[in-house]
Amino acid sequence: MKELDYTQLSKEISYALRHAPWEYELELDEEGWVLVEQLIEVLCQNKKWEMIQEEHIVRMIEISHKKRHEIKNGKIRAFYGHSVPMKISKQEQRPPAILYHGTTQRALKSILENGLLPSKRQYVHLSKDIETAEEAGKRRDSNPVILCVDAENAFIGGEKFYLGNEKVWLSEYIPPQYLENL
Ligand code: HQG
Repeated sequence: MKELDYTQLSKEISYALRHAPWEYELELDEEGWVLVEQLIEVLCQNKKWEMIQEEHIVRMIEISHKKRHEIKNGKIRAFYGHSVPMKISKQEQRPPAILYHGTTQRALKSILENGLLPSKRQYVHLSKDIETAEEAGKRRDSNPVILCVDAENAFIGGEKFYLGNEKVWLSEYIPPQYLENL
């Protein structure tokens, strides 16, 4: 097999586990898990991935700069990013006092008026540190806006927070009064 393209593999697995499991005849459970064995079986139907084994997926997770996927008890899931119609259930948790969100200059006005909305995904994505927010914002704007989220008061005010991975937090909605342009 040629040198495995782990970035491409990660993109395809993210697509399957976050957005379109049915295209792979996969069914996510309520927390977004599928059997690794099943994922491998469907990936292998594509010539490009016919040699894929669990060790490759483990390696893909290991070398990725972002922790997007996790494997546990023979199952794999995406930590965040879902857009599938069935809402992935997450455990509510108390967030750190401050979180961040990186976005485009273009979206700023609407966000400050309407708050942070999940858009096409199931949850709003927040970052634990400024660097992570910057990285998320730079996907769409070379000079992203970094918003500071008063997560402590949003939480006290009744907004819900969930842990994505160690750097990504999720929420349903952040009202504008908890947002400040850094
Ligand atoms: C914006 C990547 C106008 C929001 C990243 C964002 C993240 C509004 C866009 C993860 C708005 C949604 C998710 C409002 C929010 N008016 N625009 N009221 N409220 N928006 O991609 O957070 O590499 O769905 O600012 O690093 O950018 O895929 O969300 O610009 O962790 O693993 O609507 O995806 O990780 O965009 O990114 P997205 P996101 P991966």
